[in-house]
Amino acid sequence: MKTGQIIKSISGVYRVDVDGEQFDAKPRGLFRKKQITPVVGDIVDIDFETHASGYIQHVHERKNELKRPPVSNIDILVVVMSAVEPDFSTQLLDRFLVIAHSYGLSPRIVITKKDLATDAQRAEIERLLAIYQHIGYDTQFIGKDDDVQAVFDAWESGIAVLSGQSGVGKSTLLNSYRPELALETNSISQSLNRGRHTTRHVELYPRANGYIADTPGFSALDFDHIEKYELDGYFIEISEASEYCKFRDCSHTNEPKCHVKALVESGEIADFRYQHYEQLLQEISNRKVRY
Ligand SMILES: Nc1nc2c(ncn2[C@@H]2O[C@H](COP(=O)(O)OP(=O)(O)O)[C@@H](O)[C@H]2O)c(=O)[nH]1
Ligand SMILES: [Mg+2]
Ligand SMILES: [Zn+2]
Repeated sequence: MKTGQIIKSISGVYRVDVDGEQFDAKPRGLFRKKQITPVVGDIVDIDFETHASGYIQHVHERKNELKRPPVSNIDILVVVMSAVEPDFSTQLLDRFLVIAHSYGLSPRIVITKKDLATDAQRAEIERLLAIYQHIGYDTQFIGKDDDVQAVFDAWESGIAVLSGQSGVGKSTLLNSYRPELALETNSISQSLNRGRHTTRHVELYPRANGYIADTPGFSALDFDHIEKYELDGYFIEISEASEYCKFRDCSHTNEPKCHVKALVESGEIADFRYQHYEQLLQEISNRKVRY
């Protein structure tokens, strides 16, 4: 019996990394009855039939899990956005951050295509990133020839997942981190024409102290699991300020003596962050009740 981590799956066969050695394993028949499908990122126990291949006997409890595509036990969620093509948007960034927090993941921000941005665009993005840094986020702004090695290896141990819209440069980042991967990258026109992401399966690649995966992770529209009352908890600075609101269940919209609104007025909380909070709150409130 050996214990390792699933690093990829190819049509029902799982590649398991056991202390740097790789083995192929299949799930036991029992799993299908219990409807347990092992996913990339799972810690599993395997029994061996032959030297090289075995059966997955047990899937250890997952500390977290993303559904599309499935990947578990994520430690670092990297929100990747481009400066241009497509244009950087704090609205989209905030959506990704909220979803990451809602899954209990600690997000990092990486902005790509610095080399394609004009001086004015760079200055504006740097101004905005300073706001996110002040909130407490780790941010990086990089271009084609910048060193991603140092960036990726500085993150703490565990599984890091690159997440973000198609075309922002996730595969390009991984290729510059590990040129031998030679992952497929797509031009903007191609990705728009296809309208779909080319990365369909998840694979964990070795990183200093862990792994990194190239995956869309989740869509920026995935808000179905988030309740109205918990939304403020996913905006770090709003959450901190909310402790000083008069009402414990303050929604920071119309209530008197709302500390969040006071800080928005004094400029300590960025206006655009508050607007994105309000927009999302509205969207969640308008959501139809599903059964
Ligand atoms: N100039 C420049 N182009 C980039 C950069 N990052 C990605 N690209 C280009 O953007 C396009 C989409 O990149 P890709 O890695 O496929 O994005 P993905 O869909 O997020 O994996 C490709 O044509 C890349 O060559 C960058 O930092 N600078
Ligand atoms: Mg890609
Ligand atoms: Zn309030």
